Amino acid sequence: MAAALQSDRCPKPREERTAIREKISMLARTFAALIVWLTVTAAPAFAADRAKAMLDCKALSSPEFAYDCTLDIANARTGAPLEGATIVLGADMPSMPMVHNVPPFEFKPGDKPGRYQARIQLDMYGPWAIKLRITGPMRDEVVAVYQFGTEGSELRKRGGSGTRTEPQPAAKPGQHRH
Ligand SMILES: [Cu+2]
Repeated sequence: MAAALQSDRCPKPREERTAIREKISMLARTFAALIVWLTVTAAPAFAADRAKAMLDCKALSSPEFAYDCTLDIANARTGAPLEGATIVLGADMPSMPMVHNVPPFEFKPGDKPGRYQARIQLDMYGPWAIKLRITGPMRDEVVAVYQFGTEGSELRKRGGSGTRTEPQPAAKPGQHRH
């Protein structure tokens, strides 16, 4: 009895260290399992239902700052063209928030699956942040900065998650009308 009490109060140091090591090891395994579980659980949610958009706008000879835009949209994960979507384009200048008031433009279905067409009217040349709001078979919002000039549009910087960011050259000065 006395021996047992003594043993409880003063465990052998080696046994104590072993017990602590086992506890730490168990915690580490639990933590590793949790990380694996989080990764497996979270991955499909991030990968699913993102849109990949390719916008190409050609300047009209008149009126000034008007463009015919072709948009190709696909499921970013599967690469399948996105058909039957409603797509609204919004345009704003990142360098001049609130200065421009360009109305939203809705795309019409184009000449092949996943392709859409819209005529847009801006009010100056320069870098425009183009926001594409996609609804229908997929819901997503894609934002990218394009340089709009006398010929057409040129991608400057992609926004959103999972897309690479391209180096952004200095913006050419636009011609203001305001
Ligand atoms: Cu401006």
